[in-house]
Amino acid sequence: MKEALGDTTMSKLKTIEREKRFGAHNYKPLPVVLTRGEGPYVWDEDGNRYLDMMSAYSAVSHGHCHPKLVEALRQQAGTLNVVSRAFYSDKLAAFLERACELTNFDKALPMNTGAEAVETALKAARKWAYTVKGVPTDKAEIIACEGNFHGRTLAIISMSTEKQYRAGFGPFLPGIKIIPYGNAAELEKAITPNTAAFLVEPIKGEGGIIVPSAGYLKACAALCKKHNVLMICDEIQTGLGRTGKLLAFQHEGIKPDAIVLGKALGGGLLPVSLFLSRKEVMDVFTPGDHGSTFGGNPLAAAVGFAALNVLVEDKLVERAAKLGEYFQDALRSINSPLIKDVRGKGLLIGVEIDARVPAHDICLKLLKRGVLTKETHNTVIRFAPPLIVTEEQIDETVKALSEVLVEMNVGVAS
Ligand code: IF1
Repeated sequence: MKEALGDTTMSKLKTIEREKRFGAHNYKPLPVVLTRGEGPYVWDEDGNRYLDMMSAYSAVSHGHCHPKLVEALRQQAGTLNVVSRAFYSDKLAAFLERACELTNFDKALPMNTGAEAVETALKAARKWAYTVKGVPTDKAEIIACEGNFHGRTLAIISMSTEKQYRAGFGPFLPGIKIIPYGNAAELEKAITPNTAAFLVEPIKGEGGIIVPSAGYLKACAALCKKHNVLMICDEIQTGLGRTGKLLAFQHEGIKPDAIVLGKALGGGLLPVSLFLSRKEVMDVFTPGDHGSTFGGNPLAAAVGFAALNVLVEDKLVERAAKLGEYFQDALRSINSPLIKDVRGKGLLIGVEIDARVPAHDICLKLLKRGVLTKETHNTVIRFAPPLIVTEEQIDETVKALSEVLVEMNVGVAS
């Protein structure tokens, strides 16, 4: 029911104030309180509808409350949810098999959040370095890229080059080397006999939707092979169709040694993540080495299995390729001096805005026009809608953005 405006504004303020009072201040959300979602839409307390152009940083690729996924969740929730890995469940094998089948990796290890899957990858890489490659004890090195984003744990922020993600959280994990992104020669320079792995995002997400030039990942894959270094792609944001291929590295026709998946793997319902690799790498793990209470639980496995199936059945990968092109073309056709660049792949798109206009202000104005998204790095507006988005919904978004840019341009002396 739609309440009177005065009441709902009060209620919104109350909700925000209560969260501020009882919650940690580690986020600064846009001032909207969401209560419901369906497909590409979400609604706030006042009954206002918004197009979700961020889809929880790609976690909601299937759209909000996808009926098949909600049904899979409902059925499993009434049957069996959590048993720990101390026992087998009847749901995990099918999920892992389907994930391996679709991605063409030999084996998969289930975790919950993306960060846990990345941690798993780092542990696998180190143990592989010691037990297979023959790196001396405690000397293994991991190479990561400038401006990376792989999560928030201590090991992961040890690889971060973003001041705020690290400040106050040291000491950091040793054995990490950072190289510039997008330059394969830098990778070769950084590799030593002790290098275990090169961890890389096929497209930098948080880093500003940075697409490396064609051939970069291919050159990196060749160097990793040549020097016996594991290439691990973080496909947590780029994977599962987002960029118009099932996995973003497929644009380069390569096959890394391992990947991590998360976000959309949970169908927008649950945290479900996987570390996937070829057999030789996964086999470094023996019982007791690594694990998680919730990783691979029957509820998560049932939802993950359904999320993978829906991806195929609803042709979401193909949609992302086609609609991504449509979206990028439409964004490029906006005639505004404030747009400096439109970049991305599939439905992972960044619009670089003139630095004189805070991208955050544009997001606030888009919110007023019923479009939800979030800036990254102050100057980039991210467009990553559910992959079920339609051309009409893309048109609406582009229209809203161009109106906002006209409004903003008035205040900018050129
Ligand atoms: C936050 C941004 C996106 C990721 C890649 C691993 C993880 C992520 C490539 C960790 C997570 C997030 C987390 C969220 C915001 C966000 C984000 F704003 F930082 F820039 F997506 F673009 N690898 N990305 O993008 O996965 O442990 O969170 O499940 O931390 O505020 P997680």
